[in-house]
Amino acid sequence: MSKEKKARFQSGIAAFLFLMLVPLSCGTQGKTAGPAGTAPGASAAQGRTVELPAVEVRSFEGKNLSSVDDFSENSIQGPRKVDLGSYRLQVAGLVKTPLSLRYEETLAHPAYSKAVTLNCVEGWSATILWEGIRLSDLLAQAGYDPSATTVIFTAHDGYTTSLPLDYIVDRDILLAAKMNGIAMPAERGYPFTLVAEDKWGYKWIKWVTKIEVSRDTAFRGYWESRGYSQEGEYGGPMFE
Ligand SMILES: Nc1nc2c(c(=O)[nH]1)N[C@H]1C(S)=C(S)[C@@H](COP(=O)(O)O)O[C@H]1N2
Ligand SMILES: [Mo]
Repeated sequence: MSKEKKARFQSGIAAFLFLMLVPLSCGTQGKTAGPAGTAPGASAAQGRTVELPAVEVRSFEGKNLSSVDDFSENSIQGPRKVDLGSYRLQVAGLVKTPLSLRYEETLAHPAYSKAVTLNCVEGWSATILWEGIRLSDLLAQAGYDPSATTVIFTAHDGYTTSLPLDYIVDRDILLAAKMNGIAMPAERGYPFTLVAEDKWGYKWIKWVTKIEVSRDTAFRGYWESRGYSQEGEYGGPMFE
């Protein structure tokens, strides 16, 4: 065999062995990725973090949870992808200190979780373990005027809705960043969705960008201004 041929033959063997190894190591990693999220083979990474696919929590306190995929996507402008680099959450209106917070700054508040069902007026529902911060903590940070009556929300897609201030404070309403223990998917409202428990789905504003403390009880959000109930109580009337 000529020197040149031999070199080509050897590199051929090396490439073959390499190709044999790649699927083998992938297969091993897949097998060790148990539902508990532990990887017995993790030491092979020698100090590096081995990232495993995120696993959704599907039961909570004996109750089955829906999947983050069990939603019927029907947002007014279709699903949005919010870029965290330019994302700011505004807290404005009747507050001492208006806020403009980055994603991480918003999450500086204590984390809370609860399993709550979203019911869309179209007839489907989804029960999810929502995790995020209490809206009242965010409003307290801004120093909201307790004589205000209404909180008006705006989203990245231009969607709007509003809810009574008392409801938000008294019911520990959450601004969620996680669903079933995994990062909120883009189409579900990443980075933040309002968990408007006991309200129809159209009050659960996704991709929240602005929270305005107000006394404007006449404000009507996107669906509310098209005839849907301003109160939006689940089980109550859908229309006014
Ligand atoms: N920003 C924004 N939030 C929104 C909507 C929307 O169009 N835009 N749709 C609402 C409706 S009608 C429902 S039922 C819930 C869940 O919608 P999804 O299934 O599309 O996630 O999100 C609500 N929040
Ligand atoms: Mo809905």
